[in-house]
Amino acid sequence: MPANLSPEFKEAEQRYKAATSWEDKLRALEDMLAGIPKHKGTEKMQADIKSRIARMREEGPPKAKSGGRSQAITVDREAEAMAMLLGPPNAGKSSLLRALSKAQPEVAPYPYTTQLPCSGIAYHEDVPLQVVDLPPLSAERPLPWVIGQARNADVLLLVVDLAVDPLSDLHETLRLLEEAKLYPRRDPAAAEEAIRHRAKPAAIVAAKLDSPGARENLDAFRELYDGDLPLFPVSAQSAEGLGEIPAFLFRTCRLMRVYAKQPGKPPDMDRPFVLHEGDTVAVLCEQIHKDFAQNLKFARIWGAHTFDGQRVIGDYVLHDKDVVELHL
Ligand SMILES: Nc1nc2c(ncn2[C@@H]2O[C@H](COP(=O)(O)OP(=O)(O)OP(=O)(O)O)[C@@H](O)[C@H]2O)c(=O)[nH]1
Ligand SMILES: [Mg+2]
Repeated sequence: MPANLSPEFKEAEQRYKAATSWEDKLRALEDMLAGIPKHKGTEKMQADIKSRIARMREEGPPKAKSGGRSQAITVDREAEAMAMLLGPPNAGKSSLLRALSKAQPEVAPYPYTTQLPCSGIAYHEDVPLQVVDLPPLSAERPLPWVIGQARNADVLLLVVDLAVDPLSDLHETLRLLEEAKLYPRRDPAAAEEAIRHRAKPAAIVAAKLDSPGARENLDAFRELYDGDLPLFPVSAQSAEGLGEIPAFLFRTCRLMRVYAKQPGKPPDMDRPFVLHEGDTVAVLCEQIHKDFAQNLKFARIWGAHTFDGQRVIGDYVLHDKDVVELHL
């Protein structure tokens, strides 16, 4: 073994030897490759690690043994709106989640980096929205649980790669989703009756807008795409277009926010309560505390649709940015 191997390499090699899962082994090999000093003396080792990585990627993670139970991977809901990023390998999904939130999913310049879901919180103004990064959709390496989780999403964000061939990306993603009977639609209520219950609000997120040739590819995409899904060209790198995505999620999920206020005190503007269009004062009460709904005598509202301090009861339908003073 060549001398002068870096501490990073040695640490990764220890992890490789100790790893029991496919993911940990692969990750350790990648770290070994990143940490190995690049010179003539290590060329053979580099080639060996590369071929081990290639073999592992080719084989994919071990399937659950027949009769055994496959590991259940689930995404927990963390906000009133939950959007999921779906698309082919290397399209830029994890980079988008990094750019939209504080989450730090791994990003790498090769396919099949993401193995497990990762959630982050993006904001439309002061409204938190959950965005979930998932492993790629691919015919070569299908992971049925990914589409299973996508069924729980409120909105599907179909990510295509403007640096390569966005139209093929979209067609393949739509094919895989529709094969699994999940139907991305601009307006699910307008879908044919037979599939309406399996239709989901969706948009196309065209990623890597900053990359060479991306704008020409975007023009060609616009020309050739014959569907009606909303399209958001964005760059995770330059942040161009990113703000449109939380705004779209807020609208599509028909959210609104209201601020609660105690009598005689100023409203708490730091923490909005996130509700859905059509929700009433009673729904707000339930969100604050289950006893509040029963004990509510009346509320006073400050907002664009009332005169200041207007007195209402539990069935009053709230509006975005209303300030609500509850009297129990
Ligand atoms: N120029 C440019 N490159 C990007 C952008 N977003 C992602 N990339 C690059 O594209 C490659 C793949 O990015 P990821 O975010 O890991 O892609 P992914 O879709 O999560 O990939 P998988 O997890 O394998 O499905 C990385 O090399 C990123 O640096 C972008 O906005 N601009
Ligand atoms: Mg990823």
